[in-house]
Amino acid sequence: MAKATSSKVTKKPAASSAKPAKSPARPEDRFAEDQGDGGETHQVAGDGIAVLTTQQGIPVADDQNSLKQGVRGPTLLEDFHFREKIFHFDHERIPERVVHARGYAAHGFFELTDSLSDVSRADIFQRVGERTPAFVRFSTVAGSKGSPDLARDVRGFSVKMYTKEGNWDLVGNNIPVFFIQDAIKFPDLIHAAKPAPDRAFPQAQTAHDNFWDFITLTPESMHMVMWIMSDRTLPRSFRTMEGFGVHTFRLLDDDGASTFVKFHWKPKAGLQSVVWNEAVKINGADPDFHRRDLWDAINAGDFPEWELGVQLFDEEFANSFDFDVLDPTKIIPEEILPVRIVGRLVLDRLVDNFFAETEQVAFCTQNVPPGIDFSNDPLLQGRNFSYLDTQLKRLGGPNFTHIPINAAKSPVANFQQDGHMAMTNPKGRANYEPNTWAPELGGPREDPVRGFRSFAAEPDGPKLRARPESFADHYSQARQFLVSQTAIEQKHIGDALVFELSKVERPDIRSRMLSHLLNIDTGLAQTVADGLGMQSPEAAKAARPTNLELAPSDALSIVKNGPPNFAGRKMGILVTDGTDAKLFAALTKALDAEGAVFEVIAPKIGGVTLSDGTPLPAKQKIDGGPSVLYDAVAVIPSAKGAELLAIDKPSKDFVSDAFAHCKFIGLGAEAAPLFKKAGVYDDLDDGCLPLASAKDVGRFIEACRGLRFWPRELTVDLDARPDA
Ligand code: HDE
Repeated sequence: MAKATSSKVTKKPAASSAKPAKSPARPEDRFAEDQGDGGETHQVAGDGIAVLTTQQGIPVADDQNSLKQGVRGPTLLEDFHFREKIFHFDHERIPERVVHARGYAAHGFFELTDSLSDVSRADIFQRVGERTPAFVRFSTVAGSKGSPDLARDVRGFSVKMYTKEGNWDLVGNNIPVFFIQDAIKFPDLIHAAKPAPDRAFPQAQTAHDNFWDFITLTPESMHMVMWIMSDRTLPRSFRTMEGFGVHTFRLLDDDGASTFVKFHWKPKAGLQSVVWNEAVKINGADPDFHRRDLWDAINAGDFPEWELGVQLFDEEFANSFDFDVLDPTKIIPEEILPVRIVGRLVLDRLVDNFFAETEQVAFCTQNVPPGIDFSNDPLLQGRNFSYLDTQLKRLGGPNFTHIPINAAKSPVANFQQDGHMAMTNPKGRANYEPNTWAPELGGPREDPVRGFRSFAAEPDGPKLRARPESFADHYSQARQFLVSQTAIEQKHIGDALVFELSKVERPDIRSRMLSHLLNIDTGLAQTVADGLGMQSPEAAKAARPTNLELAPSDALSIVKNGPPNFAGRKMGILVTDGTDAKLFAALTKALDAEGAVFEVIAPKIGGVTLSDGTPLPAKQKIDGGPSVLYDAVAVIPSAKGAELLAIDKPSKDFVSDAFAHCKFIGLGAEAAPLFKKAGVYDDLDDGCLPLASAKDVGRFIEACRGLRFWPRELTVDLDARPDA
């Protein structure tokens, strides 16, 4: 493949103007490079800037006007530049992914920290310290390409690792279980979740009749429903999400012996989500909140990082475990089977071009190198069929593996040929095997030793359409998830169910959900029934009674797995003319030391003049920088500034939202008038800390490490009051 590196144009001495160092590799540049003549190309203007050309390399003289007969006359068919330009534009789109259409990606590497050579012959798991290039795409599931980032939705967590023995795609989610047990139900699930076919709404959300109709008729989804109603579906950042392979896979050693494995990605930044009311507002204030966060973090050199963990087990464990390890609606709690950390994934490079890389990347669950293999999980088996199929539709032909982002970085050699857009074409005489041509003409040969071999499973039984009995318990782990949460997280699950079901128009669907909740937890069922203002129905008929005794697992809670500090988090600092310069300097210095970032929000984007006369530019005008964009806020206006902000609705919202979303708030000495007008002054609590002078900064930052002051939520939410 062309290396997409330097071209003739960029080898010229850099122009003195601020031109990008790299120009995109164009076919014509590569041609010039391929000639290896080291000579002049005509496609460079005198000042070193590339000459605009057609796709055929014809230099263009005028890109502002189409060719006309007379200055006010008709456009001429002969204008090949105009025709090619419009033709190409008309074909810019490829079909968006049928699910996971909205996504964002970055490059990085996987580094092995603990060898798995005892259980797997996969090359990537052999040598500690070795790095394997990786590309990771995060996504939402239900929304279209242009949908907002903070939709309540599962997040995709797809990792392509370019190993020395071919690509390994671990196409996971940020939730370790799934809605359904058999791939044959996937089209129904997705149809029900996506906009209804007649009205084409709602977009990117499940708060509607079709979704809950399907869900309540599909009891196997109940465990997943608990996860999606939790704050897991409102991540603060891609950087603060876990990832899971979901299915049970196999690792195979040199002798073909199998060890079962479940894969986990654990974020170094700790887990963190936002609250629902905040998510709703972020979607308006910055629909690209997650994209921007990843972009900013990598640009700032604060590289997102995850640990790769594995849960390894054998047939004996699988047979003794309470649930079937082939059932993708179940987890194996970490307390029962610990997660062993074997590597780290670091994202350290943004894409050069969104379309070429993020849009065209084609993940396929069936891409596994020798030493990794599939289990019989019926969902995984179905996915292995689906992903290749979908790439053909989306990328338009069988040669999508020739696109650089999809191409293996290890050698590729086979007798597949031709097709649309074939880029890497075999040389030599033979295009079949076996053949008797000499090695240099005869092409590659299979390798029975190094080649991929499947686990030698011996399936038995009749051909049938059925679910195993061992998949029949749909409620016990749903309950286990619920009881593993802190009280505030349990409240959020109740709130989310009430919200979603309140958007469902048909009372019978709402009632059917209540009947399932009764099998999960009677307290939760009652809370939701009260929230809806409905009577509790009879409990749903359960194939298996709920096991009430499963031990809670701390690993399932976000709040119990938060970060140790405020690093990587963002403070919003609201200032005005006359803000205390010493306080501002101390605050920003402390944030720096913590590894956190901040943005200055001011009445005007031009900024303010601090108390010592220093000008301070703003990052946001207050109208465009609401507090929902920040993890904590410091409100440090001057006395006069506070009086002015107290008139301003966006400033009052800044304060009252930060309060309502349980954020830690630093209160400048003169900020009171704004807090009074925002209606929160009388309710200030221990999560609101004084920031009167530089000496208060330490305590404030220390408090911010807690991320949220959750006790406040019980005072700001009507649903939290027993008398409501
Ligand atoms: Fe996917 N899924 N899926 N899925 N999925 C796709 O492939 C499919 C499932 C997941 O960033 C599609 O390239 C079936 C589970 C992610 O590009 C498609 C079934 C999990 C992504 C497809 C499932 C996932 C996809 C659409 C049921 C979590 C985004 C575009 C058996 C473990 C990949 C594409 C990216 C994408 C099919 C279920 C995760 C149509 C049939 C379970 C993260 O092939």
